[in-house]
Amino acid sequence: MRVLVLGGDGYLGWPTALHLSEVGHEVGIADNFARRGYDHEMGVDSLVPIESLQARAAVWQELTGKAMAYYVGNLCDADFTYHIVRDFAPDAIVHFAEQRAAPYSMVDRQHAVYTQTNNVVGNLNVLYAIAEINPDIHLVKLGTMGEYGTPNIDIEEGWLDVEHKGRKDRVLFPKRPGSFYHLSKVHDSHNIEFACRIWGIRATDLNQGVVYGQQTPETARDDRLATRFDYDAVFGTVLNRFVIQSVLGKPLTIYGNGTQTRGIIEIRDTVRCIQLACETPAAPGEFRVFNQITEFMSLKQIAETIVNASPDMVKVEHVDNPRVELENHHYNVVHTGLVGLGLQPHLLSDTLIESLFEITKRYAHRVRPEAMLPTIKWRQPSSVISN
Ligand code: NAD
Ligand code: USQ
Repeated sequence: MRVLVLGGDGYLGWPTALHLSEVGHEVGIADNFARRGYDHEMGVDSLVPIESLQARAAVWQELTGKAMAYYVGNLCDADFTYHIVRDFAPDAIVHFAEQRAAPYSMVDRQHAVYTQTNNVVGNLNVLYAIAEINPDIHLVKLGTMGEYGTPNIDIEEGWLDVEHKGRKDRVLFPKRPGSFYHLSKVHDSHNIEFACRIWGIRATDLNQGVVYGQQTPETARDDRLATRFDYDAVFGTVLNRFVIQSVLGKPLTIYGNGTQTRGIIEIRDTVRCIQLACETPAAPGEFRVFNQITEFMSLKQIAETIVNASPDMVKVEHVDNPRVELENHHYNVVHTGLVGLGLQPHLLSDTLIESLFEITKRYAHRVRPEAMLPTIKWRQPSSVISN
């Protein structure tokens, strides 16, 4: 297949591009390097050094003989988006290319507007490009588990069968997300479902949980193929941050009482899920939704796992929760769709954590410790990112 990976310079897009290339697909990448720009804005950098997109694509070609097309531009520029879809002529488009940090979207009005404009407009341009250029292209879109929020009922895979006043219907699962970023994904999901319904395009919306890990078999082949690894309080995700905090000898920062439960998934499973979704496309007109997690656990349980796995003495600290989120809530998620396609999950209890400790130790000197403290508060917007 020909697969165009939007956001292919990012944490997940890059290893996914390599994996799809490894298993035999023709891969193209598009990115505007916005993510590298946020680093400059915040004065941080990936813990693990990363090469430029052009350099790492050249390394991949040198090692495997496989070339990857790459396009530098912004999906919000419709001419660019139409150009890449026409030029690369993909069978599938994997869409990772959005601003993806909840805290970044909650800094102030400007960051909220940027996040929703970037994400919603970019996605709309992709939908129109598919519909006008080749409606047979399968869109594989990264959504997020946080779209659902924490409802007091079990979370189904995208759809809910309801009976109301004696009548039955199948409706999109109700969404109550917890940040302007997560809301942007809800808006995307609605736009995609609408496009499937009115234009008959095919799409898979992957409601992915919090990803952890840094290496895949492909990125591990050469240091120059490494993907980014974020530790700061804005882009660093919880499990990765806990590992880094433990290596630095800092307490693991649980926000609030730690009974919040989240779906999680290891990076090797992310790339495999995308492969499975691409190779088993949705039907024309189908809006297919999978909950892309392999297990779910509370933040306390995640912290305990890291404490137990850490070779060093590690403490846990409960800090005032900077977010507005339920801490005591029901959480039970259906996540059988991807397993049904053949996913064999790696669980947190597998061996990966040790390798994460090693990677983190190697680059610990690159951490700016003050950037690890949460400064963005949901209830008090501020005009600067002050870390
Ligand atoms: P990332 O920020 O590392 O990668 C996103 C890439 O998209 C970046 O390289 C960025 O430069 C690019 N991009 C952003 N806006 C763009 C635009 N308008 N035009 C072109 N390129 C643009 O993020 P990630 O962690 O790799 O996440 C990828 C996707 O997966 C996101 O959509 C995110 O919401 C979703 N997701 C991530 C996680 C996670 O834990 N990392 C979990 C669930 C879902
Ligand atoms: N948290 C802590 N301590 C920390 C960091 C976070 O307790 O040091 C808590 C947060 O309060 C939250 C949970 O951990 O309850 C998850 O936070 P996170 O920053 O790891 O993840 P989140 O903001 O939800 O966003 C991340 C990705 C996003 C993706 C989402 C998947 O940045 O792109 O969409 O995970 S999900 O959470 O399933 O929506």
